[in-house]
Amino acid sequence: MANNFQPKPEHKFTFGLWTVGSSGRDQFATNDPIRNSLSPADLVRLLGEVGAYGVNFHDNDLIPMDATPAEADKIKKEFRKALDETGLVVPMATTNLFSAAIFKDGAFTSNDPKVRAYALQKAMRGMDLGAEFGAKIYVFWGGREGSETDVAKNPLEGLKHFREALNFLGEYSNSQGYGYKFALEAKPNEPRGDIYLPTTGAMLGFIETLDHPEMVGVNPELAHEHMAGLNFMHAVAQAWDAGKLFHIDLNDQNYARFDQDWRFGQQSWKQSFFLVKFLEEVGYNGSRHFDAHAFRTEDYEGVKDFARGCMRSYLIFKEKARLFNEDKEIQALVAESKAEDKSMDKFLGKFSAEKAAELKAFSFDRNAIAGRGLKYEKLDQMLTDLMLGVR
Ligand code: GLT
Ligand code: MN
Ligand code: MN
Repeated sequence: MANNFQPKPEHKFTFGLWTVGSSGRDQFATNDPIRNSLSPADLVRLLGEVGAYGVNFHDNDLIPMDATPAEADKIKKEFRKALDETGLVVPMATTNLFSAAIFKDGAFTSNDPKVRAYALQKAMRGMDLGAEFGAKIYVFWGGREGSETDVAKNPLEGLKHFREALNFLGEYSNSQGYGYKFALEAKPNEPRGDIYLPTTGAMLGFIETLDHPEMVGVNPELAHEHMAGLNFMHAVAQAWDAGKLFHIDLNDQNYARFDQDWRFGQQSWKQSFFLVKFLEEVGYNGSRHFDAHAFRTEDYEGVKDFARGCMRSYLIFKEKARLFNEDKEIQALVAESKAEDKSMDKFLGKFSAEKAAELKAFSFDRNAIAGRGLKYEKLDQMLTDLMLGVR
């Protein structure tokens, strides 16, 4: 096969420092680390070696929370050097507003104004840091923005505070000339019992209530929609339709489990196939960001296998999508299932009083229409055959 599924810069494959840099600790628990920490600069080199295009970070992935200015400068210099050596870019940055104890009851949505103000300060500094390395997308994942009980927290207040924070930070970005686009990332639960705005669809509704909705979009994550039992590609399609697909977090996840953050393509082959097919067909031009971790069984060779696997699976799904679209038998069945028929053109589309009157008077042969088999069983099995390499 001519296609050897090698990642290239134009594929825009990116990873977070926190992904390949994960020490293998359970995400929100306290088991011992399994892998030694690597410096940000070494993680950039690792990503360069496997062929990634970019690297993204939280403020504290790069600069530890209590670093002195001199320490921060040194880390930044080394990080910059590794970027220059490898040619990697930094398309996205974000703020860690969920690890520190001060965020135990939320950051932007905390009831405590001191916490909210601190969160704003941290986000502004994070935006400065991202801009220093050229980031143009700024992600907001509100892992702690929610509750276990609603005894003293009011979701209306939470939404108001979240809105205020985003409006404030939007103005800040513009005042500094950063030109950031914000990408809001939803998750239904974990680490909180319930997280506000739990799905991509909820985020899309909320964005329209902001002062500058045009600068705010979403960062849907496969695992998070699957945790909510939803169809990820459908959520992505809605975001695309709204012109809001600013970024995407690819990984994998069994339905209805804890947050697994597995290698892209590890579990949900068909869903991931439909997703990649969608992204490629609509011409999504943003980063393909892998927000996932290597299994806890792995050393750093295994981390490289993990990162290569994410990119390889994406490219395999892309190739399968091409084959699906070029398969004459498959496409004939797709066309047949749509039953394109010009006879209904006079009724469909934009409303007019005449159209409505004529449609109301029309007589349909409901049983004949309903009786037509759509051949989805046959088509779907053809897809299975194609995916499993026997077609
Ligand atoms: C965290 C979370 C992710 C978010 C990251 C951005 S951090 O690992 O699980 O889904 O995208 O804050
Ligand atoms: Mn996740
Ligand atoms: Mn994510």
